[in-house]
Amino acid sequence: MLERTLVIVKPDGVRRGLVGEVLRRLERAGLRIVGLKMLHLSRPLAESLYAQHRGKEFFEPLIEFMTSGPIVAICIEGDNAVSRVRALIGPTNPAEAPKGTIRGDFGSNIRENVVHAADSLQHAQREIALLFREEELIS
Ligand code: 3AN
Repeated sequence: MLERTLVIVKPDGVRRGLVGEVLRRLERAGLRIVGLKMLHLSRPLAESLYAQHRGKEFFEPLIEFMTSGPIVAICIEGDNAVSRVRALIGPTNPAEAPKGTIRGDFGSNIRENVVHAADSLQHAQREIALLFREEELIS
């Protein structure tokens, strides 16, 4: 099924110059970039993006980190894009992520893990709407 999903190069990925590497891997996998922008997340936007984690012990440091510098938001389209992108980025904890995945190759720790990607189609639609206006996405 043709799906759209949201990928974010997190502040650590931007600081370390990994934006091109992430885009290259997505394009190489045959996924289409349909939206792309760099921005500094506001606290309310970061809290909304990670609303499911509110109340957890890592929530506050996660929000601090995600608002610590610019991010790059990428809207990706392709067949089964949600699961294919999750496979490309690897598990949350880079220590458990296989080599060849973005987090396995570049992630520093469970918080500074270079990229975010939506984990379901439902979350993807919600997250895309948080980061992009309809007219910012190509058809
Ligand atoms: P994923 O990004 O793989 O979907 P989630 O949704 O469980 O993982 O977590 C969202 C983000 O919260 C992670 N990318 C990571 O930055 C941070 N995070 C998750 N679990 C922990 C943890 N135990 N300690 C610190 N940060 C965490």
